[in-house]
Amino acid sequence: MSPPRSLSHPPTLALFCKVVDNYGDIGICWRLARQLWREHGVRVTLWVDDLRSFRRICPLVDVDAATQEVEGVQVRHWRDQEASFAPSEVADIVIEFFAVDIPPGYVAAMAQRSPRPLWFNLEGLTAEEWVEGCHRLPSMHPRLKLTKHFFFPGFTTKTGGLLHEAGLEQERAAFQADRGAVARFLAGFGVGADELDALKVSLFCYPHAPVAELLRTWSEGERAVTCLVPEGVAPEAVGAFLGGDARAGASRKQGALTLRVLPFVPQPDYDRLLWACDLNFVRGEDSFVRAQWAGRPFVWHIYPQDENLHHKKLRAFLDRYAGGLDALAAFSLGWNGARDIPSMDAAWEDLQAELPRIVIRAEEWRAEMLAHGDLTTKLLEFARELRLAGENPV
Ligand code: TRH
Repeated sequence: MSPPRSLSHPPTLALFCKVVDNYGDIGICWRLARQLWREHGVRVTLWVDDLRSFRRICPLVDVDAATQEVEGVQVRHWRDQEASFAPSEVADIVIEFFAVDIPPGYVAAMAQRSPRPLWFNLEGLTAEEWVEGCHRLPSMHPRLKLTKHFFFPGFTTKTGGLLHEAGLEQERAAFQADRGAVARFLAGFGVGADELDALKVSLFCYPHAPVAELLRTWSEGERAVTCLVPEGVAPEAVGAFLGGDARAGASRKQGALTLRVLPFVPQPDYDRLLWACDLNFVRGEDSFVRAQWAGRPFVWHIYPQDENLHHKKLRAFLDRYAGGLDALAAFSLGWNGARDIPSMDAAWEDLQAELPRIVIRAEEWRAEMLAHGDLTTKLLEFARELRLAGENPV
């Protein structure tokens, strides 16, 4: 397979990813790896420690293979820190995702390689201002002759931008404009034609979100709501509403609410789900960004951190995104426990009334973010600049 090449001599690249306890990290690394190969011809080796989680977002993955090729990307099972490597096995560019510890044997081989590789730490996404000052900063290795550079995704031109594949815009716009395609897609989850005019909501959040209260509000409300929730999300609240196990395929209609449990779908279908819904509840980092590309209103459940650091990050994002959208800001803070929700009914009513204005903001924001350029292209531009400056020349 030979994709279009935007580099005259595409480098090789090793990307190290630890799954931790969710899907976001492999979700992001998989997107990046695929895009590097498809759009820039970069030969990527993706090192990943948990192939089972990887397979949930990409069913092509063989969970027993030590090495395999998936959609043009070489995938290697990262089992431990013990292996040793020859300098010839080291890629031109090495990326550690979220400051993971690359195997010491690999780092030693990086130092011995001639020329030495470019080394990046791809950081987590935050809207805080300090990121602009840290993006692209170098950090010298304490012992070895190696320099690592920080690369921060972000929401401004002075950051590394957001992951966005070429062609995504056209695909999304065509899908959203085609009511038949949306109906067929949703029918695959059991959504009937009679539900298409309901407010369609996807629900992806961490277990501590006040889901039970929201489901009650929806079921007692006047407006028909169809809520689509992937299996495993908020299982207690969803199970209590269903009166049984929250298994894929389960559903219940009570009052104005129809709740349907979906299977955990492959990544491209998750995008379509976001495109098909009128409101998306998303979480972490990757679904949060994909909801922004969907151009539809969304509520973000941020990954919790010690000392409520995540509330600071949430506020930083809302300051950029939700100026003048008071109901969205209040609901988002309440959803994340950063403020009380005295009445879910009132909070929901306010949010619902604001939805038309949020739709306008969502479109505007998407255009602003697209204008900054995409993360993968910016990362390769930075690599090229460093190479021209003679740093760790590739
Ligand atoms: O899984 P997450 O909670 O990931 C988080 C964040 O990345 C966070 O920064 C990290 O530190 C923490 O994990 C450990 O949520 P996120 O980021 O939205 O990733 C979910 C991925 O799963 C995303 O790529 C979309 C994908 N997905 C599917 O492919 N199918 C589905 O049905 C669903 C619900 C999600």
